[in-house]
Amino acid sequence: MEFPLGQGMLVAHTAAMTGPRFIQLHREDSAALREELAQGLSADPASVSPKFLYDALGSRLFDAITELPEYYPTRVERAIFDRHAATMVAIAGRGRTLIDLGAGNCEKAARLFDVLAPLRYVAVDISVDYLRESLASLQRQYPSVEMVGVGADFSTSLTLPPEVGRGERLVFYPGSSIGNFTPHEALRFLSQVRAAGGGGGALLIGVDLVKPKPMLELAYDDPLKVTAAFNLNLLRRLNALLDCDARIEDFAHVALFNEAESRIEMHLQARRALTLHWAGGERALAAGERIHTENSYKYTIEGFDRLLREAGFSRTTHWTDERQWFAVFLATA
Ligand code: AVI
Repeated sequence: MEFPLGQGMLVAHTAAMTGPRFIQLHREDSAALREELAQGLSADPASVSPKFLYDALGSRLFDAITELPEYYPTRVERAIFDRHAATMVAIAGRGRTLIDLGAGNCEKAARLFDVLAPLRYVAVDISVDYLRESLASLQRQYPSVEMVGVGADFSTSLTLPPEVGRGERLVFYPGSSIGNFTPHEALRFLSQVRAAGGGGGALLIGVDLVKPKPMLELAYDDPLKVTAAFNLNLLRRLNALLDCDARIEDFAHVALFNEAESRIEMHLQARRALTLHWAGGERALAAGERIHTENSYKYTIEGFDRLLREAGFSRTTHWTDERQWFAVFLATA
């Protein structure tokens, strides 16, 4: 623990009086975003980063996906936490600084508060605006926990402000979002998390596991077509950011499991030959040609354990559900 008892109590008292603090580190650079989109569309094969899936509507559609019966990761991960949180905390230790990466509505971390008893809670998301309401309400529920909201893009580099403090850190990265990085990017990211945690640092992370192709493909192409809407919404984003002329009805949502790469791929497939135009560029697509929009890597227990060790974590423990659909790993330096 960072503080001797007396100072710790002082911090707790101050937190209750001041409420959460907010620090915005990331500044959106729209020229850079436009350049990134234009480059991806002009590449062969065409691609657009999955980060463009998450505008206000896209984030709502993703929330809806997590409620679909076919999309098992959210439900199964929650069951693993409900069943094993006490054991996880017995290993990780109470009273840490909890750093929640991609916190959003802070709901997943909040479920662990009673058992984890964090001294400080640092919620990180691309914009502090996503965090304001949820952190304020969490602060009312847990007045003695110091709370900090950080607006940062940790997907390219994990830089934390000094307000995170020097207490022992537990980084929380649920939801299998690690699967949206390539294994190479995942290794770089996990190494940064390992470095940011310092000597006593720990990581609690959710990982989706390899399973039969039909089940995976159904989870990413649900009959209600919510995932299709989530993917197609990217075209609206493209039109808004790049002043592009994509028509939603010209594209179909495709989700397939690439067994060789162990990943679900999402694509937008042209229903007919067409040309996309935007200010300063264009891209012709043949009928059936695709724009690659997302990868979601599926790991084996052994494969993910190896990745954690390569990233510098020397001790790892994991918990799964009975059917081994999903795993939660706890890794310490
Ligand atoms: C956010 N991420 C972990 C989701 C996933 O499963 O890869 C995004 C998603 N894409 C389609 N459905 C859900």
